[in-house]
Amino acid sequence: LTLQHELMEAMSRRQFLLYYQPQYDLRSGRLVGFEALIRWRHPERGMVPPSHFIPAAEESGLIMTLGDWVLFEACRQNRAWQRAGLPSYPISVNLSIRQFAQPNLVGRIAEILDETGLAAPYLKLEITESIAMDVERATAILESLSDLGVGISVDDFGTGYSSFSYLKRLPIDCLKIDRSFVRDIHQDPNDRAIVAAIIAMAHNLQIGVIAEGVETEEQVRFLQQHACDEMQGYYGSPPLPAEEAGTMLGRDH
Ligand code: G
Ligand code: G
Ligand code: MN
Ligand code: NA
Repeated sequence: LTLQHELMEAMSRRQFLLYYQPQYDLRSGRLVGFEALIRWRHPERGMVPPSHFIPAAEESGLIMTLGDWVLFEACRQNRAWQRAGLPSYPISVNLSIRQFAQPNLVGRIAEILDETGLAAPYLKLEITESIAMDVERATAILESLSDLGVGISVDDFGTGYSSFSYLKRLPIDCLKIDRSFVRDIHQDPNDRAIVAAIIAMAHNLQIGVIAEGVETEEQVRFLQQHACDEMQGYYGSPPLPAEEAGTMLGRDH
């Protein structure tokens, strides 16, 4: 069985699920949102991480179906929490470059919001720098999404062939500082300089900034000193199954 065939079977057998990683405000320490992260619950291999199957899904085009399911499921879950009377926060969903190139992405997202009853500001899309750098192609799509009211974040910021010109031309709400810069903050002055510069640049452009992969108190302190807005990482919480994320929302008031 090829991986692609297995992935198609996994779809029809409903073996995919979403985990939700909490995101926190660095000033107040309060919960501010979640990132939806796909998992494959394999009957023999257990929980398979996305790095083991997203590339194959992208290559085969199956990412279109899978990505559509992720978008729908994240919006449905977020709306279900709202309907249960829990506090509401935006949910971030990763978009692959192929999904971004699909002909009616904006229409489909509007449809998903409509079908699930989720208001647009409760959805954020995470795009890669490679999507953002193709400014000519990205502008119309991102502007339509932004007009809808959906948030736009740039994921893994600083790891692509960073051109900064797209930052002034595209409606970007948030930069996610890649965890490779955060990891060695305590020992590498270059990483400290890069992180401080990303935060300052984002703020001067009126763009929010979240640090990924935050694991230690020391990293938190550095980020707070440099007025980074939010953080995500094991220091706060690992990605959680929906039920545990719901429990966390229930404690949050
Ligand atoms: O979830 P980690 O726990 O392993 O995620 C690893 C990588 O997989 C991250 O870079 C993340 O952006 C990507 N990823 C997770 N979920 C999705 C998804 O639903 N769609 C896409 N395109 N990428 C995802
Ligand atoms: O979309 P993205 O590549 O940013 O997805 C987040 C990835 O980072 C997921 O694989 C998630 O499991 C992982 N992750 C989340 N928090 C941490 C952390 O504190 N440290 C490390 N090393 N990885 C993390
Ligand atoms: Mn992401
Ligand atoms: Na990332």
